[in-house]
Amino acid sequence: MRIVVLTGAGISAESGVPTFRDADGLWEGHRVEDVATPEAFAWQPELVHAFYDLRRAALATVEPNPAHRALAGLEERLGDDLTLVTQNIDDLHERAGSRRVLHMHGEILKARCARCEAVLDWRGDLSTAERCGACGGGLRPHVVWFGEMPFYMEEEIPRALEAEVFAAIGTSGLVYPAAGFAAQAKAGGALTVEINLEPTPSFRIFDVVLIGKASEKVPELARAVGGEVI
Ligand code: BJW
Ligand code: ZN
Repeated sequence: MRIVVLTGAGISAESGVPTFRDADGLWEGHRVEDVATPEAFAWQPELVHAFYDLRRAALATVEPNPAHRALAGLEERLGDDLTLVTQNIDDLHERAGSRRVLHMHGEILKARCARCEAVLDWRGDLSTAERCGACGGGLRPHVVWFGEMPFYMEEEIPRALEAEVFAAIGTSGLVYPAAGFAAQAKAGGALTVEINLEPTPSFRIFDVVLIGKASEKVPELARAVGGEVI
């Protein structure tokens, strides 16, 4: 049985990584829609760098939680039959043991040259003073902003959405194209499952809605689809 799992900020919330749209959803008074754009980076690059520098530094203080670990265990059991697509730019899936993670919105621990597109591992702060070693171009966080094309959209994700089960975990379903994946998988015949603290605006597209904390519901789902009795 092939399974595709889409994770969002909610899966990392219990690890202490803030989500985008819960509580007041603001960073220093800015909405993510205003700071995560190529236009914001062009006009106020240091502000955008500061947003990512803080989040990169905060990652050192958090750990994966049982939801991340359950998905890593599921990968061990299912191998290539599981595709894990995450909208998150943190590395908590990898630190829990997942080996194949499609980071469709990029990775905060990488920087990209805005000129030659070289991708570099990056653990420290970024600033406009940092230059690409290959071409001298400026560096930006290796993430996907509004108006940019997410990664893996040409082949890997469309193929994964042909799975028999689609599960969306801890995502508000407000940001496209990820917000359309459940409908796409369902049109292809998948059973669709949502795990969230509350039903999302698109909950009707899901065949099964599990309301609760990801740290509790994901291990249950992983046991069920991994062939165990729950
Ligand atoms: C728990 C929990 C617990 C909490 N347990 N659950 C109009 C209509 C349709 C589309 C568009 C439109 N206008 C513009 C667009 C396109 C746009 C878009 O969707 N905009 C919407 C806002 C309307 N999309 C794009 O631009 C995308 N690109 C694109 O479409 O390309 C095509 C194209 C390109 C060029 C030309 C033309 C077309 C790109 C989107 C990139 C999004 N980037 C960000 C930032 C990434 C880097 C970073 O992290 O800073 O991605 S924005 C932000 O939102 C981030 C997230 O990955 C993404 C999704 O958020 P997520 O994960 O769902 O988090 P939250 O906070 O929203 O929800 C958390 C959920 O968890 C909640 O539901 C909680 O209840 C739950 N939860 N604790 C379980 N313990
Ligand atoms: Zn370069």
